Amino acid sequence: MAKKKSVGKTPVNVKLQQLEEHKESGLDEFLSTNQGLKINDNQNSLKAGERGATLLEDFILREKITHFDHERIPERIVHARGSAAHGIFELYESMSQFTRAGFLQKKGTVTPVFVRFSTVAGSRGSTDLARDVRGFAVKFYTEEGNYDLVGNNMPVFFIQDAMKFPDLVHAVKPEPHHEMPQAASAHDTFWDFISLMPESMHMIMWAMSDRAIPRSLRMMEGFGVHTFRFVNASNQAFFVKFHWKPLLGIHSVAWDEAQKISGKDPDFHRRDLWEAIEAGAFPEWELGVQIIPEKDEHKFEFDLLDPTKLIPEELVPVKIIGKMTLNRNPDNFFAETEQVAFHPGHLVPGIDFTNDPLLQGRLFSYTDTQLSRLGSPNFHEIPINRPVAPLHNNQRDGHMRQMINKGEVSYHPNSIGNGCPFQAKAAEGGFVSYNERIDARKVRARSRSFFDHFSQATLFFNSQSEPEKNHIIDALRFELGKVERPAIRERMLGLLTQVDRTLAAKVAEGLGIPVPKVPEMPLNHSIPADGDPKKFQPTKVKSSIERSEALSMANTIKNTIKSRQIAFLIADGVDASAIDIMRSSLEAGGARVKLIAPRLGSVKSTKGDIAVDMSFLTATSVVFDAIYIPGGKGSVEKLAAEADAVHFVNEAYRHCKAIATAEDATAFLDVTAVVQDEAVITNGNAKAFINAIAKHRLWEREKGRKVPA
Ligand code: HDE
Repeated sequence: MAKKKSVGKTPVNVKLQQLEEHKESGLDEFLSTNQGLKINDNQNSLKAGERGATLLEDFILREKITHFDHERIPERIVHARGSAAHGIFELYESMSQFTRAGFLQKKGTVTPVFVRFSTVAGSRGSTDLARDVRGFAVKFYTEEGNYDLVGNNMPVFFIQDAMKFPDLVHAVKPEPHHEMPQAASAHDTFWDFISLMPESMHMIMWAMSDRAIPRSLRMMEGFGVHTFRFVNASNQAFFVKFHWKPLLGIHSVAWDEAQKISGKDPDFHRRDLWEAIEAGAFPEWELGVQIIPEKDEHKFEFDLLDPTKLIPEELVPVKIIGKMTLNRNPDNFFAETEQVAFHPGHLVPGIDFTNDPLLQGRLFSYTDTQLSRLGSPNFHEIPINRPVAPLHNNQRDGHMRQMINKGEVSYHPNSIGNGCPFQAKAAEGGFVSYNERIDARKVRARSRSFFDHFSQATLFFNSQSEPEKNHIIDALRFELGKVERPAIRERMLGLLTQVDRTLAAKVAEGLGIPVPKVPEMPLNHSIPADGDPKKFQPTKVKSSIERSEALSMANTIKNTIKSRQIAFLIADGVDASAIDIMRSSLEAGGARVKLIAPRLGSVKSTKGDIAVDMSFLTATSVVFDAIYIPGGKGSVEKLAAEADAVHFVNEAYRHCKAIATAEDATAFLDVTAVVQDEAVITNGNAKAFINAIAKHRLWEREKGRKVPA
């Protein structure tokens, strides 16, 4: 018997489609009410006389204002601030050996995606450059239904059990009595909570590292965090960890810079993503998987189900299986970026969960939050959330239902509707949960295998380069320096001694307090009322590896200047050919150049007038990757007399950026604090400049050289 579709091409749908096509032709763009009534006067409300009272009868005014009154929906409780883009995922090689997921079967399969990046703690209007974890949520519109990989830019999490999530979020959000500080973890409630939660120490190392202040959303990694499961066509299961590796490398800004960007351009990441896509510099990531056969579940010195642990790539290499390219900006922020609804429970056959207790809690949370945020169980009908796979079921009605279900049958089993819609056999693509064996007692408990809270924190710290370690120390000094209660600082130092004695000592020095002398294993305060504290004492396992290359950003790609922003500082008298030569070399490498002068309009060059992109009033060094100062006698002298130009260069120097001057512009540096080093190029050599920009920053410059900018 042929399977009948439960929705068809109704006359209403055909009419709507015709209207849609007509609208797209641009022939009929009259202003109308939401009922399609053309509006004749959109300037004046209906009144009893020219100077009279407004009439309640004015249904056009009331419709417009009512809609406006309801324009805002609740922002996400976490990850409220986000930016998104459309794109594609292309598979490099078949993964059929490990999973039966349709979009991972055939080399070359292309799947549309929508990706939303976010900060976690701040409100929807908060700054992009907050020190924070970044959300990295990918919706794959596969032919078997939507698959959401809802991850972060850090591979571990603060807590091990979903029960603690509301506590964590309450602690980091602005404090409830005065709603301060916005989008910042540097305050008492966050560190109070953390200082009592030893399990958070590994994640704290990541959050205090430069990973928490990315240069660009396009230059950060993504991780599924939890261990998931792949299941192949023979029902054989494998554990899997997901990684997104950016083809531009992983790069960050300096903390001083992040704070300044937050004032000068709080939309910095959103703008960067948008402009890169508009300019055709499409962001790309490769998808990697770490696959562990089921029999190896207990082979590691940590528990695969513990979300505060990663699997070092030295133990299980990351296999690259495909590439994601973001190639289209959303048409409408609200309709797409704001209304997209992700859920770790949006699965396809061949991918399944594990018992990670954090993941298990998430499986409840996301549908629940969509109900409150989007207001209806029909959120899957919002265009950005609709699957491309056909959808047939017996769910009906509810707020704002879009689908017009025909016929009298809305139950199963039925005979009136010929049994439609049918259940699908596994071979027909029906989802079957992995039949993991469970033989257990019902308990509220945590496995002892989750109790090592420090060894991977130490592994992370040890794996960092010297500048990266210093940034972690500075971040902890900053954050704990903003904490007002001395007891919280002291407890934190106690925890830090377990990670690394020198780290703790340096943080203590910055805080002006002694580091605890006897490094006692701190107590875990997150235990049940009847729990014996000794039984919950954290442990530290001896890690089999001491350093892991992949954990340091210093080891990441440094051979491209694609999409980097370069500021050229110019004034009247500038040498036009110096601009042209350097510009064409940089643009050939994919970088983008902006001409900045003391005022807008144009400057007089050796070859006539040149249009200026920005003035020192509207431009700031912190949103650029590197600076070039072309020659030309008048230009260099004028810039040297311009305090804003000098500040621009000093600040870029302080933030360890590449600075180049043409040979005849070197004198400009005499009025700055710049000291010659390998990222200061004074002979206009484009190749050397490109090389220095590609290295991102000369972080070593920070050592001993403090520039007052
Ligand atoms: Fe989420 N998380 N989360 N989370 N999460 C939400 O869902 C939650 C966790 C992540 O761009 C919420 O639609 C719980 C880990 C991202 O729309 C909410 C727990 C990871 C996004 C929620 C976690 C994430 C969210 C808020 C612990 C990395 C933004 C709005 C048990 C693997 C998705 C929403 C987007 C959003 C709950 C922990 C990633 C409330 C209960 C771990 C990227 O449902």
